[in-house]
Amino acid sequence: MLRPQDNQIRERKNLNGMWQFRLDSDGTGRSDGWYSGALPEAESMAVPASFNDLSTDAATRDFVGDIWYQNDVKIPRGWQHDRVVLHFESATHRATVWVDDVEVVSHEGGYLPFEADITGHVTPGQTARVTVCVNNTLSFQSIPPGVIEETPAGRKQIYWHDFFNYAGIHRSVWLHTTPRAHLEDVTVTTAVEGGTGIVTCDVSSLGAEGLTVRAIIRDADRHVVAEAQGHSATLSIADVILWKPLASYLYDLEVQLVDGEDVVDSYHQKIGVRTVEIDGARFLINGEPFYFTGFGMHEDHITIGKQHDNASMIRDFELLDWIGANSLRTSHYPYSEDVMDYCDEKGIVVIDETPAVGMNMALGGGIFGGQGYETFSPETINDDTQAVHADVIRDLIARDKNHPSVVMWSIANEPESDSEGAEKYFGPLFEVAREADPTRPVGFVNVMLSPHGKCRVSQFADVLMLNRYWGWYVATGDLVAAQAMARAELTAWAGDGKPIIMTEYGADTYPGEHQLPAQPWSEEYQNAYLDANHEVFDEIDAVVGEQMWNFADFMTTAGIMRVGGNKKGAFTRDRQPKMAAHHLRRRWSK
Ligand code: GCB
Repeated sequence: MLRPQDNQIRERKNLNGMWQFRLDSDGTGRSDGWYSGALPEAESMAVPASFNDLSTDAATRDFVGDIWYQNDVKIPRGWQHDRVVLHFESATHRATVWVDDVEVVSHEGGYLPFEADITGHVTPGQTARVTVCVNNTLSFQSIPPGVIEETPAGRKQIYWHDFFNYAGIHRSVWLHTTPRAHLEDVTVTTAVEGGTGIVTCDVSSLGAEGLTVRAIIRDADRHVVAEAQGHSATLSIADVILWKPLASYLYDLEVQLVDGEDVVDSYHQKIGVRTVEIDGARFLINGEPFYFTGFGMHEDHITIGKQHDNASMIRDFELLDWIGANSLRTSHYPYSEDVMDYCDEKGIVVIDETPAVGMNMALGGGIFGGQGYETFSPETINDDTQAVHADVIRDLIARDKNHPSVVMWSIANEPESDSEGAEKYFGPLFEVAREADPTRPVGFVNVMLSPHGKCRVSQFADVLMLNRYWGWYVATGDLVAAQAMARAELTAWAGDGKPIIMTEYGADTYPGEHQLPAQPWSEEYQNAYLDANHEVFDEIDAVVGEQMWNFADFMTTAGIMRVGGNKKGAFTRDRQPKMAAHHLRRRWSK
């Protein structure tokens, strides 16, 4: 699938704006055919947005079930000869879409795009009714997982991940065209030989028998630097300018479908030429050792929840630049493609993560509730879940494979990884990722409950990604003990000979809380905690990165461990620095 774009052949129309909206409290919308006419008793709702925090009503905020959206869409008059496609960048966690009375697509998974060819169901120049039934229920067969518990107060959604289950249409909705004979997908890989960039370009097309593919690479000044023909082509860029961390350089690859001299279809893809390799315990980008600085992030903002918004994104990237971060992890789900494009443009290195989070029922520990489940079992996370998880890995890689900023895949965050069930579940998923992308390292993020010697999944990983809270969840307030724990465990992991990235370490900090000597929750403690951890990271050569948890404070489910959400941010939820942000800036700007 190619993201909609406007070019000399293709057109797109943005469908963001006010839609009709209704929560299906009785669950009767489908049987009553709410798609077959104007949505009854509907209100207005912004698209994109999470609906949860727009309302002042708790029942709306915590609603679980079907959420209906509807919009009358004018199909542009000039599109008679084109293929017309309806494209959603995401709908959380699943959606079914109707155009007038016809169901056109159903999609599982809350953070990846889907689309439907609706050419046969619409008439250019006329209006079509688009109805979307979004569903936000989490089950043992969804990624991320959850369970509905019947409580005296009604049905309650339980989940084991530490961020609020925001839902809705979170990213842009598009109507777009392609020609009937069209380009379907483009896969780019890059290598470097001496000063020459080698770009391989594999193209698939539909309905294009007898047509040829032409690939043209232009530099930033729009000069053609390489050209080739064929569905599989290798192009050479002489005197290539590499894409480097914090020093991005992007070429424009134009792929054309041609009939003699006629360009039938065209697609522009920004590409960066760079290499990624693991060499023992070193992580090499363009053959040079790379040390990750930055954060695990969240798509999380006041009022709009998980809505993607370009202005907020720019603020976040300004802060990343200010603090000296060179990388981020898309914890704990794929981010908007606008974010991925911006990482390419800014030279921010990305660990790209699937939405597989909260697959660890032992972690509840008072944070999430819902005790008493076995993580991997025929009744809980099982083969069906694994199949959904495999699809999500393939879909993430299909979406993000051409981003130079993406240097590795994280197939899960903190799953239970010390059991036989985990080993059986994850082994094949690493293969799925490697088959989908043989060019990038694959890993998962290890939890402190499965330390070195107990973890049965890290054997499959190219890079060890560790989340550790020495001095917070363990040795709370005792940084001397915390350092001893950190040193012992990291030394053990280093013995595996793989690079280690500290993908999380952090301390909840209430902005404005001050204590001397430093105590947990104070800004002083967050700084002392960082120093204690950094000192140990600096001692261990195999540690090739530190991504503090979290970039900013974010909303979570209610619980006694959280004060208005998770407060481990270096920045507050409204993106102002805590003392720790200044502290990190001094370290990372050296
Ligand atoms: C973790 C999780 C992250 C949580 C964090 C915390 O290990 O990966 O999602 O938010 O800990 O603050 O507890």
